[in-house]
Amino acid sequence: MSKVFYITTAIDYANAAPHIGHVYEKILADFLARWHRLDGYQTYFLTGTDEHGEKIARAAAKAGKSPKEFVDELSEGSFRALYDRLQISYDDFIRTTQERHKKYVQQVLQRVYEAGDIYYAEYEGLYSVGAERFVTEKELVDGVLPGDSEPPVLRREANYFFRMEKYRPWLLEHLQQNPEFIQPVGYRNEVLEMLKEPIGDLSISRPKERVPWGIPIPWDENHVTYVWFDALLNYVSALVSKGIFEPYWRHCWHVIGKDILKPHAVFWPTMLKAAGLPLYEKLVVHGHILALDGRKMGKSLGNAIDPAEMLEKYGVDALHYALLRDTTLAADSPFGEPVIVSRLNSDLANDLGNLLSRVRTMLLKYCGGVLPEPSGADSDIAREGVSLAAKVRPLIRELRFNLALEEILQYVRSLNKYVNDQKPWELARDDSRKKTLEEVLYTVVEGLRIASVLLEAALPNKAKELRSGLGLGDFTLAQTETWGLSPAGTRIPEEAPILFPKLEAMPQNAQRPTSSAPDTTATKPTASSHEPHSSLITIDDFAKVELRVAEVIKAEKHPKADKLLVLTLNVGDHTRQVVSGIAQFYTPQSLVGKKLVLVANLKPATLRGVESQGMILAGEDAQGRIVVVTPEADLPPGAKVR
Ligand code: ME8
Repeated sequence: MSKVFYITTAIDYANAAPHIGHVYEKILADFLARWHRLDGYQTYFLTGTDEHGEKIARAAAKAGKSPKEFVDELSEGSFRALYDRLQISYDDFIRTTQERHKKYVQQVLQRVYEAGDIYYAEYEGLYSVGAERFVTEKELVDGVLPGDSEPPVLRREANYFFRMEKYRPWLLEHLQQNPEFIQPVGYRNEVLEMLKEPIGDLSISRPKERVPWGIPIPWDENHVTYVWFDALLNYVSALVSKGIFEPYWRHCWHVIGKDILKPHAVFWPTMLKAAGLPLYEKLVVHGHILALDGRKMGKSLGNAIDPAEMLEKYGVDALHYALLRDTTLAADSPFGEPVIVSRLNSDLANDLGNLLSRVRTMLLKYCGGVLPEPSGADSDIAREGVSLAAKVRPLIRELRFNLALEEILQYVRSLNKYVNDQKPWELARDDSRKKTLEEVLYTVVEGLRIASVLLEAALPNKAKELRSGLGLGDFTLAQTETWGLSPAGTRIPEEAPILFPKLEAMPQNAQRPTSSAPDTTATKPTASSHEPHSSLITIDDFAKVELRVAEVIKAEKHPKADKLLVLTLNVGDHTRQVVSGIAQFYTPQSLVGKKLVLVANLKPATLRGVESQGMILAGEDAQGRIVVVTPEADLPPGAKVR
């Protein structure tokens, strides 16, 4: 068997209903699973729920339920039920309270203990219940671990520890030798930073009297295992329980959010090494979904969107598509209902659905509903069609799903243009041009076939439905690389439902974060650089933006945020201070003396306590690095950019 692919998601804490962030991650993994299946990989997809630990025991007590009763309801009734409705194409759904998992965790614990890598010690430190781990002072911002709602508490406890520090040099070397082990590159850099200093040993147990809700340590009944040693092993226990560790494990890609980077990039590889297991192949890290105002989404903030409600209103395909098309893994992505509506109307209804109904109408009217014989003439559309997969594949390999989908939609737009240019309705008026008419209609059908197959991982139902509307069945990815596979003579159905009914647009101003977020150089989704044509602006709109050349005269780290730099800029007649989210990609020293492009008339905003008076322009390169825009030749500070 040559092509094997194993994909997993984080297992969600079964302590509250699933939110849009959970759904986003499952859709990312589902996309990769479907893509690989189409590409002929033997694919296995695992998801599930994380059900032990203090956080869950507390939530159960609050709900007046036993932990078991509580997690059963959430795991089956909320998470799994929602993922089924979303058509997440998982092969196995693991729950950490299942016997198959508990048994395996105990086996691994015993093995690592016997090898001498687990010891008992007393420890005092700051403990985050939110992240279920001890944290260091360095990780805290304003006394709180980013993402937590409460500050960590000082705890002194006797626990079992895993000798993690011992494996640091080995892990560092592995990362250095395997640049694609953690992607996108910004997250890899974060881990390289973490590994420069001692990482310490990992507390892996809790006293049973305090947290009984866990897996008993096999050699000490007074302790249960600590949440990460339990949770991370799900990725292997699921395979072992089905007897399929081989062939899948070595081909494993984990999809996780940025907040659990350290457990997956540091704890997990060292645990695997100590347990004598091979490493996973790749860690795919995504940023978080934010509200449209650029803030964290939260029920208490009143800006959260309910994934179940979005699914009900817009359907599986629109939700999958918008979450893939309007986000970027390398950064956090603002997202909301107007984004779904706008994507549905532009890409899906206008560009794709409309083309299908146009070509169907013409086939029924001019060709008796039968796909005509092509003449075999060469065309640009055919050449572009068969080479589309070669453009899309590397983008998917680089995890740039938004750009991959845009590439396919560009092709769909060129098909629409082709119809407009060829004017089949005029050709139909002239009998002598019947062959040309047939060639044009065949070309559009073939183009749509190719586009629909390449879109199938993002449109699980509608891509097939599109082909059904043309009387066509399923194809593999490889079959998009050959022109002419739609069989001439195929009869198309007389009736077909509208693929994507158009919806009333929602207010455009609710679509994107407001301009008062000048730090978003690195956090705005790249998707916004490919707005659908419905949102074209006029030259007057553009003239409102004042762009100027600015020279960096000083740069330093933001005192409170790792990802931000504070730049002092010479803008010709004055200096400015701008906060920019590029710290993962530039050291402060490397920026001094550089000339950048500044959005000079942006409303000032305060970012983590530091005022930012504008925003600098930057883009994302093929490796996901944020790159600042600089003038091609020397322009003086303050020069206007038009
Ligand atoms: O961390 N946007 O569970 P979890 C995008 N049980 N993704 C988000 C998000 C957001 N706003 N908020 C959370 C856990 N996530 C552990 C994992 S794995 C062995 C154990 C992501 O329910 C988050 O980054 O808190 C994580 O990948 C997943 O949702 C589950 O988060």
